[in-house]
Amino acid sequence: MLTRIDHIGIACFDLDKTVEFYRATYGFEVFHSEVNEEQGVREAMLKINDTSDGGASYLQLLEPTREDSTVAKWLAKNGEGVHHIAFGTADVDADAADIKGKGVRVLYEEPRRGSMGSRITFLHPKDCHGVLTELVTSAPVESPEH
Ligand code: MC0
Repeated sequence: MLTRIDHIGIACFDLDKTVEFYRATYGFEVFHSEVNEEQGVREAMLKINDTSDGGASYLQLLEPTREDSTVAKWLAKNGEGVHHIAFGTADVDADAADIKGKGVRVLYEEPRRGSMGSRITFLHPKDCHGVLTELVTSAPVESPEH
């Protein structure tokens, strides 16, 4: 079951400048940043709010790290802007299988590693009315040591 907007992915040419825009204009701070070599992106997660299912919603700012990455291709064609939307689920495997059964192309056979240790997959934008759609199961929150 999809229970929240996990993040909105925004493609940009210059991550540091874009982070500064979101900080100076809206007051959003970077919650987490990382490089995902497999996806070919350097990213910053700006936490917007916690959600009722115990998760959170973020803006994900994405800068390509190589010219053959999906984000670089998309930027060359469209310029900066909203690249994808991601829904949060407790069980990405089950939801991906369910959605695949409805005739939507799921892009990965098995979920891959996403931001902050999450497990992710994507749905083809052409099957989702033009919206590249991601499904995310967050990494389990580590319980404090006793
Ligand atoms: C491509 N298309 C899109 C799109 N990207 N439409 C809406 N939103 C997007 N973001 C459209 C193109 O305009 C084109 O339509 C058609 O899809 C085929 O695109 P293409 O440029 O020829 O490229 P393909 O087919 O090689 O690849 C498209 C595909 C790819 C969606 C399969 O981008 C992909 O695998 N994306 C999933 C991975 C990804 O995007 N990773 C980056 C974020 P026309 O009409 O011109 O034929 S990584 C991330 O977000 C991670 C780190 C995380 O969240 O933790």
